[in-house]
Amino acid sequence: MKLEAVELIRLDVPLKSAFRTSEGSVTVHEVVWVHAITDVGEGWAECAANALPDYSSEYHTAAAGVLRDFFIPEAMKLGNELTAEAIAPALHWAKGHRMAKAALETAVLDAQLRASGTSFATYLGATKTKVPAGVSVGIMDTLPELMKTVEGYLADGYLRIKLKIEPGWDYEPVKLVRETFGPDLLLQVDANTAYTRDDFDLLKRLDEFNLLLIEQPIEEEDILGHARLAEYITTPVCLDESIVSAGVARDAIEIGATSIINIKPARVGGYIEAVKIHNVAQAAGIPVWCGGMLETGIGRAANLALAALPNFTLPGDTSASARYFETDTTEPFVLVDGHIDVPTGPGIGVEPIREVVDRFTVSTEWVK
Ligand code: OSB
Ligand code: MG
Repeated sequence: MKLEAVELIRLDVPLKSAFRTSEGSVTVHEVVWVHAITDVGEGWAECAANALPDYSSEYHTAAAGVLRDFFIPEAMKLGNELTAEAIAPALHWAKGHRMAKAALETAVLDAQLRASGTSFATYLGATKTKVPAGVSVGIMDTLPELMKTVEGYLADGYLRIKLKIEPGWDYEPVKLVRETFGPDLLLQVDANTAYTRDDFDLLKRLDEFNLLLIEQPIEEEDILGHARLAEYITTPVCLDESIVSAGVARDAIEIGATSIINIKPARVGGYIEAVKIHNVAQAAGIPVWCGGMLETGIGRAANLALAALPNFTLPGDTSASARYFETDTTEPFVLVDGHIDVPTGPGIGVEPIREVVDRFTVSTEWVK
């Protein structure tokens, strides 16, 4: 196949409610989409980069820039030799920018799989037709607000609750949720790097709540620090931001820094690398789960396919469309008995709804 043109679309998709983490608060999901035009058909991907370089060093306009200036021209240079599998090797010379790389690879893979009538789920090796859904709950202004929110999600049927934490919003909210909803609630926390090596005693206080895991308590580069923390506390440590490749996953597992892994395809450069991490973890007896970046349907569809692989044994942050958006960019993903169906159609298996996409579009740029 051959890449003929790419449309980079900037969208502002309103969130139903503000989502606050230790890194900041968002009320609008600001993203870039990659719409690949190839000689065998079109493909779509949502680039996960946030508007600000807060979760990682990437941000949406930087992703659009590096795609336009380097990655799309590089993919075009492959000529008729273009395949999704050829993208990562062709872009290997460029450091970082994994979310931008992932978006281009995913859009090309979508076109490739649509052309061959294969779903993402089949291509990636999925073994399930639906996946259990958890939900990520942002930091709130007050405890009553948090309780109401968690209660609502449990009423919706979510099977696992993840509370965002930061210094000053940790012990009390976790205690209240644990006491209110009981010992059987699957409960975990995510600090998004908000703590330091000086906070181990504070984090140890969370041991009494029998959490499934604590996600990324300290800074992303400090993998050794996470190994030290993992020895100090009983709550399993789960890395998110730190795991940027299968190689880093292998090393982090080996030094005991992570006993569970949050896999986000965007963070690691795409679905092909994500499957490698799944396999590395599986071989080491380390369970994984699928994280999220507040994706609209275009990004969510592919994440659901990945979450259907056999070593994804914990509920993911793959929530239903209604958790995020009044209006999604595709047919909405719905929660049924705590699960979401894995798309079965060719490619990502969903279509962007044109009039919705047009409504949320801020700008478009063609790269030819
Ligand atoms: O750390 O997992 C995270 C959202 C944006 C950036 C980072 C994270 C998150 C979430 C929400 O926790 C996951 C989701 O529901 O998509
Ligand atoms: Mg996280």
